[in-house]
Amino acid sequence: MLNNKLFTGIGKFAVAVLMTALPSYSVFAAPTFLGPTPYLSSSDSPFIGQTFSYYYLEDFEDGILNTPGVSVREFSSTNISTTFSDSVDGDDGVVDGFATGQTKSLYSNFSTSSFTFDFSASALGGTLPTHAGIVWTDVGRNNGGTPFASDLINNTLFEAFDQLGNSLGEIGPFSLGDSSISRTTGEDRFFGVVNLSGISAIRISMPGKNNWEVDHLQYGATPVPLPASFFLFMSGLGLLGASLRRSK
Ligand SMILES: [Ca+2]
Ligand SMILES: [Ca+2]
Ligand SMILES: [Ca+2]
Repeated sequence: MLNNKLFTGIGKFAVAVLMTALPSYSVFAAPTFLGPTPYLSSSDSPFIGQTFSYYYLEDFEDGILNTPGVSVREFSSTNISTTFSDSVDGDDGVVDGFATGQTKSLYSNFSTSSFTFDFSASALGGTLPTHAGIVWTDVGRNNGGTPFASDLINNTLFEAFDQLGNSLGEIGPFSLGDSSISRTTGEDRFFGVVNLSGISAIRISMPGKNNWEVDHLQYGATPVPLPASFFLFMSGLGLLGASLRRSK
């Protein structure tokens, strides 16, 4: 029979050693939500200048969502007339208040009020992003035309999900939009989240709206993130402690 007292002591010691050995990891910290903040080019991203083990920014300029390890859950389209496509300002090469030329965004195409981006750890070297963001770029009237004033009030939400798919929380509603569908960019806003134990998905939504756009999906992972086995180990340690307490 095991010496329960000794074993519990060992468990406590192991936890103490782990916590001491990993002082720089704040994986148990609460998530940090970012935005909405003005965004005219990738240099406006709060993630710029940070060190990542990987980092991707999808600007949709090739007309496809094809950066690694991400998919969009809802139907969506980049097949919008370039006369209206509301890209991030700098994608046309000049930050001048307008998206011009052939620049592209991700468009709701009269069919969805949310975009949910799912991340695949296996397609990202086994590591979910710790940082993720998306840029809101436009809202028009449902089924076409310039928006009503009421379309611009408390219209946008942003939510993120942890490594297990549980919601990390939601921010909003925020009032976004400038009454124009002429590719203006002063209204464009970045939303993001930082969660050091991993982000499985982010979602931006405009409840009741079907004519809106986003651009510059971006995500990365901090270097040397803790592997999934660490969390399994920690939960195993917790179970061991609980079973030892029960057997006392
Ligand atoms: Ca773009
Ligand atoms: Ca421009
Ligand atoms: Ca815009």
